[in-house]
Amino acid sequence: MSPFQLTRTLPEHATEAALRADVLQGLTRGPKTLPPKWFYDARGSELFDEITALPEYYPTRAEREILLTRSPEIAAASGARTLIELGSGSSDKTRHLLDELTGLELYVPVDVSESALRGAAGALLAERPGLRVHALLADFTAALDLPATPGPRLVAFLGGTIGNLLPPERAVFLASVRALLAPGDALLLGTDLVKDESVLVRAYDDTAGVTAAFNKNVLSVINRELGADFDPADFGHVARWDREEEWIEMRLRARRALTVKIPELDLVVHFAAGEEVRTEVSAKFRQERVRTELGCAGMELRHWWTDGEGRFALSLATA
Ligand code: AVJ
Repeated sequence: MSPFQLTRTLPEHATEAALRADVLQGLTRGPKTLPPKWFYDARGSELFDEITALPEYYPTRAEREILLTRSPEIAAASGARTLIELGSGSSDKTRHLLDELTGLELYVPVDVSESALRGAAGALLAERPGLRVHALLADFTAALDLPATPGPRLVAFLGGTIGNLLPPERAVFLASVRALLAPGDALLLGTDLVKDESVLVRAYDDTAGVTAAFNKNVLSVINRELGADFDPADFGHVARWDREEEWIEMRLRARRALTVKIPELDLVVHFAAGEEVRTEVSAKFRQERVRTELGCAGMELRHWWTDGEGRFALSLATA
């Protein structure tokens, strides 16, 4: 039996249909919004990788530091035979964890990018003979249909990506994760933490302009996929800290009044000068909120690890 298997739970054209629906909904009512998942075509994924290396963007390094120092404890606490990783991408940081999970038999990366899944699996299998990889091409925010896997299971959701979900979406998502857990299984959750506003804003508005390019990339995606005629130069990059909600918002701000055609949707969209489109929410957490939201979803926070500077946290929760 091949140690690699890929299951496609995304219907063909599902992505296209979802993009059309999101753009139609997001740009035809005010205030305008676009969901952050459309940043990540090949170019956007490259730009995100560049972001993770920026001096201002601390979350990736902070989380890596925690994984490097705490993976033995995480492995001991979970004793996992199956590691399920939601939004696995390149599976880069996961390596530290895989190195310590000595009893691991099966790795289940879940991602919407087939190339990322194949690339990550190829690299891992070369290093870990005996490991099986069952990749799932799936949207982890949709209902997850997991293959039967040996327990105990560790479900990992790293990078702070949970912060991209709005509170009601997080509640639904955490409940669906809870439904995956049998007794003895655990969730490993990465969350960026509330901190000084200037540090947060700089992380989302770097001096090299990489985050601005990443933000505007969503317009290029809509141009290519839906035939639109956005000129990214017509929009400015905005990163703002919302102190009530405790989240960073990224927005695109029209530099002048303009009209954009989106032929595939039979749509013409007007922007007033200065009008903003919200393209991302990146929520920042405190331990109490993480504990409460896990609790509401039927999970209990068992461990809380942060980096040396207290910027980012990994939580281990059980059902
Ligand atoms: C991949 C969702 C964790 O919110 O910090 C980086 C995406 N946006 N810079 C984040 C992102 C702008 C990132 N996540």
